[in-house]
Amino acid sequence: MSDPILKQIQENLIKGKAKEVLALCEEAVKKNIPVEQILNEGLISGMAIIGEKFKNNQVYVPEVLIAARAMNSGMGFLKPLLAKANVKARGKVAIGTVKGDLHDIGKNLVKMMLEGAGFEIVDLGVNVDPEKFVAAAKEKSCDVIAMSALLTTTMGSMKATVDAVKAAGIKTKTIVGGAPLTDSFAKEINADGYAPDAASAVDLVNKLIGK
Ligand code: B1M
Repeated sequence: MSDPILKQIQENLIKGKAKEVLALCEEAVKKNIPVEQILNEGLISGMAIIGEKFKNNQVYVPEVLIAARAMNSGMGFLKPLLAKANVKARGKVAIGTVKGDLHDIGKNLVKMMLEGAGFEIVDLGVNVDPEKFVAAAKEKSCDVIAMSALLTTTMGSMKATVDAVKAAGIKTKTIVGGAPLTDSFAKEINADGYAPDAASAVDLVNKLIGK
């Protein structure tokens, strides 16, 4: 890490200090550090550490949400600058909780982690039917469809979505997650992958799109 300010951004993000992260990002830009470097070595690397800690039960949902808020405060400032510098997202993911299911806390965590890892997110919300997933993937050229389910009764909609993606002949990968899900269920419905938690979802998406 070249400039100590990037380490400070990372550390403040991990502690969830939103105001400090914003101020440090502003200062880093004034110091002419390239915006892509601030994003990758400050914000994204901080979220990656939070993700690892979350996976290892060293931090819990509230800490992740607070870190994500700090990430967003820095991102809000960097976004227009990134667009100007023509920095592309690492890939695009359409995410939603499947049809009949209104649980969105886990889905939102996965979304925040993916954003934190530099992906562009198309958030379709909750109660998303298979056609809506497919339409979004087609219209927005998404690399991955990420589905969340918390009810055993709504898991079937995941299979319907995987089938609809295959029937549409698009190359978008499908991943699934949520408390009642298992890797063997994902295999059974021919999804491209299963992630047990939000940080693992980032690893999975990176793997699927070859990053
Ligand atoms: Co509901 N609910 N709920 N609920 N609810 C559960 C899920 C339940 C297990 C409670 C229970 O009975 N013990 C049960 C489901 C039983 C089952 O089917 N196996 C249940 C039920 C039955 C219901 C209702 C039917 C109750 C009723 O009305 N009779 C109803 C259904 C409404 C509907 O969806 N149609 C209902 C309603 C609700 C509330 C609205 C009150 C509220 C949701 C609020 C909201 O989401 N905005 C709610 C809540 C909060 C829960 C519990 C208590 C907590 C869920 C949660 O947010 N966990 C839950 C019981 C429990 O889990 N203790 C329960 C925290 C969250 C961070 O975890 O979502 O698992 P989770 O996400 C994890 C991983 O699973 C993973 O990453 C996250 C963390 O890293 N993950 C993914 C999730 N999605 C992923 C996607 C990925 C990868 C990883 O890739 C795409």
